[in-house]
Amino acid sequence: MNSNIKHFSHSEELFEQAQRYLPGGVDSPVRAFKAVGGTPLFIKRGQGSRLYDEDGNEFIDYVCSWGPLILGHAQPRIVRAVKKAVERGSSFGCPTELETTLARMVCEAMPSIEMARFVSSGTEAAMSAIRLARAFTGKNKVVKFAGCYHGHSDGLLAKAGSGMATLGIPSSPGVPAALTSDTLVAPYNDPEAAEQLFKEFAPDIAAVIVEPVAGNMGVVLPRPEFLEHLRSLTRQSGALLIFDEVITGFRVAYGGAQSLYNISPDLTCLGKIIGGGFPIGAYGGRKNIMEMVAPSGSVYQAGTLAGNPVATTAGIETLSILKESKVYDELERKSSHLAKGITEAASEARVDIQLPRLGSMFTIFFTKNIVTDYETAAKADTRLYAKFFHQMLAQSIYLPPSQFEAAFVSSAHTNSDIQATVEAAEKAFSSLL
Ligand code: KE4
Repeated sequence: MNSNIKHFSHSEELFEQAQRYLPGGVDSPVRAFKAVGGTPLFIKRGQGSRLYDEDGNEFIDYVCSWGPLILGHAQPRIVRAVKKAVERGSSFGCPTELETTLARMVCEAMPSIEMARFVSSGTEAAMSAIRLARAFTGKNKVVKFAGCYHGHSDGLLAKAGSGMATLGIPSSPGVPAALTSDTLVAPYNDPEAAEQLFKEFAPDIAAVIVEPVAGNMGVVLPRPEFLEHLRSLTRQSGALLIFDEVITGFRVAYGGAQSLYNISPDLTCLGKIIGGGFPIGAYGGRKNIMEMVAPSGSVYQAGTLAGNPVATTAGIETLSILKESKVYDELERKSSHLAKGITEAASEARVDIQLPRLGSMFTIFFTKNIVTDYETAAKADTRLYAKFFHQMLAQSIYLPPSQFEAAFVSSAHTNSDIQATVEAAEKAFSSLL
């Protein structure tokens, strides 16, 4: 691992060029390093736990493509399978047995899913699940939680208006207020606020959509009673409970967060890991709900590359490896060792951090307050996070370039990667304040 002073001149040059043709020089905002400053890394290749940038720098990667790469970069068995798949043709626009195989694996992993539909992104999964819930219930309102992200479909780009739990207002220009007026926003981990919304709007609520373990405000763990309360509120009112497990599905357990918290949602959104690094999303749930989706039913949703043979091949290989091996025990051992080392390093340097973690997803919040929702997450010191980020980057450790994202350990991370990361954190914390 080269820990000498790094230069990023080629990334800087490539970033200049990219900004000429791509808004902000990237194809997804968080990659642009706006939250931490500096120039985004332009990556040449990934291998295992490592990323190699265009300047020849090598990094231990804790972003893992924002979650999909639970087995690390260019996992040999996945590469071999995908090479063979693409030599047979990349897309047919016709059904293939691969989709049935992957759907069966998903249904066997998560019994609440009796049928599934593949799409090409988590955004499409969440957008389609909500359309289906509205059709199934005949109602329009959707409850979401501040700090949770379910992709960028108009109705879900809603933030809380004034007051605790309110009608959503657009969180982005270009989203008409009319498209968020049916989105109700409540604080995460606040059963009373959710209950208040049901008191006021129950007859109109089609669904509650929630990240069972939040990853998009940084990692925030659910209070046990929170998810149970959502389950009982929706069951009583006839609204559907949608678990957005795009991050947590096959990440926190083979059966997702729903298997850990023992809650059976009506619909589940998936993505990331089930595509093994290729574009994919899925939504699924009870048969009597899913059969409303065209062409078996009348709820329209479609996609040119949905369920394509390359992504489904990568997904099948990924889930097969996860199912066959003791990946989760290893991930827990490595991740807990990492979390313990970072926490001890911060305490030694008298730096206040919180480090919420579930399995191999975690966040280092620079705050002394326990983070339970978006309001407490937002109090974290983002300036300090940015400084820590760059000090770790200089020591070849690539953390998420935003305080409000989840970091991930993969099965490719070695014990020495973990040790090197803890040692880098010790150095970074010691010169932070
Ligand atoms: P995509 O459309 O990006 O495949 O999935 C949207 C989505 C839906 N639900 C959850 C819980 C998600 O975390 C996401 C996407 N996650 C972000 C990371 N916070 C993707 C990274 C990015 O936007 O570049």
